[in-house]
Amino acid sequence: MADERVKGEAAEDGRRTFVVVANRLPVDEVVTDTGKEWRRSPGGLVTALHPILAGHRGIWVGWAGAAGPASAPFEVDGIALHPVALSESDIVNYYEGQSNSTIWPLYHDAVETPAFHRHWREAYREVNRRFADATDRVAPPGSAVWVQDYQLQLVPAMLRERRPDLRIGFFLHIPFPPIELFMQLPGREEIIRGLLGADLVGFQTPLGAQNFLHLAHHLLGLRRRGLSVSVEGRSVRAGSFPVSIDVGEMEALVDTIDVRARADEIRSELGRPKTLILGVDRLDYTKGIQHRLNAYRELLSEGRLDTPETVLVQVATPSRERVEHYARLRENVEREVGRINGEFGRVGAPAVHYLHQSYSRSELAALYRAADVMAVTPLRDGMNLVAKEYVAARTDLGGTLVLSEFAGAARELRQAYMCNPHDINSIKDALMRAIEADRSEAAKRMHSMRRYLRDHDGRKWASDFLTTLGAAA
Ligand code: ADQ
Repeated sequence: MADERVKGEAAEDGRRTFVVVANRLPVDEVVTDTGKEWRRSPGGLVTALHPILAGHRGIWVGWAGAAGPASAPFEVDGIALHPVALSESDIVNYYEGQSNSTIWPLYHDAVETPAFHRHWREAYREVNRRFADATDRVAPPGSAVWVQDYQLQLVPAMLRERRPDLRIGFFLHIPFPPIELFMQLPGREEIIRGLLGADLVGFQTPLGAQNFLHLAHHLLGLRRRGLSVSVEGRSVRAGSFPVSIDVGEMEALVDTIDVRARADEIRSELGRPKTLILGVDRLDYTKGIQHRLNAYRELLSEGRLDTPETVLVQVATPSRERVEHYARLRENVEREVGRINGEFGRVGAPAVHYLHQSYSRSELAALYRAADVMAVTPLRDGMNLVAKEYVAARTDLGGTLVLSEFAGAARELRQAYMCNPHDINSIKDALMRAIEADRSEAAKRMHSMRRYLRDHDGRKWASDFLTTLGAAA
């Protein structure tokens, strides 16, 4: 019933011409004095897309985040939200299984061994079908639909079959692997065919686009012309669209009196160290947290760094805790933190402050502003927004960025102190170069990264993609 009503409404409301389809809806349910309410979530994707969605009175199709039947459609900040239901078994098989235990590790260079199960694949297909059906019901005729990320790679083809009138874009937020790795994936052709349902398939880097085009040729024999392949008389284009952040929002935040005061307070609470090294990551095995800790421990034990004049603050946001790889990672990281503190800490002055918590934007901004060295050392990362947030936060041109060559961001933030995170010596050297950097040299580097970032923010990302798709941005 509800769906019929909405289909009618959407079709009548000609102003709604843009649909985003993502695993999660861009809202969180929060408990207030007067009951529960939905609030726009602070994520980067939401921020980058919000102006376009609000301008077009857009539609967002996604899961609301809890198991069980979907609630009726609702509206937040002018965006029409259409929940898709996931059962507990869908969460186990489609989300934790196929998405996060098969595709996620495989696409990140198999830094953890991917698991392959036929019932996970079946659940993935079934949930993708559900998203395609939900989108079919709400997308106005001729509208542009932008499908997001690795959980929904089959949706473009499923949607095209149902709705040839739509302009369909797809963007992958994580790396797209080289052919040797991708070929391990059971159902590999189905994924490529799924993506080819789009008019435009976007990746974080040119290499991702190349890998995809290469696979379309290798698996399906499709001939490419430049960055396009022709599929059943249609042209499908691939391209690189590096995702970014709301630079202005971060700059405004760090320049508030509260955030500045908090940054100073953080340094004071830490005992005013000479060098504050900061790590901020989802607790994920792709982020290289263990490698970073190992490098730090070796620098301390070799006496190249000393406590308490050096302190590492590692924020590790809880993530995917029911997935086995993640539970094991947490144990390993916490053991290593304990070991470093046991060896190098003092009463009231640990060598590592480990925080397994989520923070508000302003607390993160204060941490960025307080840090001398931001250590971003993923083994593989589609982009890494933390690196960009740090650069945006340094309106004072202070601080240095240590960045993994294996993060998409390394193609853009070229003046960072680069490292190969698989090589502990390389992390150690990059940390030392960043710590010992001459102030004016470091400020020059920060200045040029900031200039780049201001010209390449999240709005530009979204508008470049949508313009290439041929949808108004
Ligand atoms: P993620 O793997 O989640 O994203 P990342 O790009 O670093 O990684 O974004 C993390 C976001 O979470 C940042 O905005 C950060 O501020 C926030 N965050 C981290 N720790 C937090 C904490 N403790 N409290 C609150 N917020 C915290 C995926 C891909 C990336 C890609 C993005 C966007 O894996 O490679 O950059 O999508 O495309």
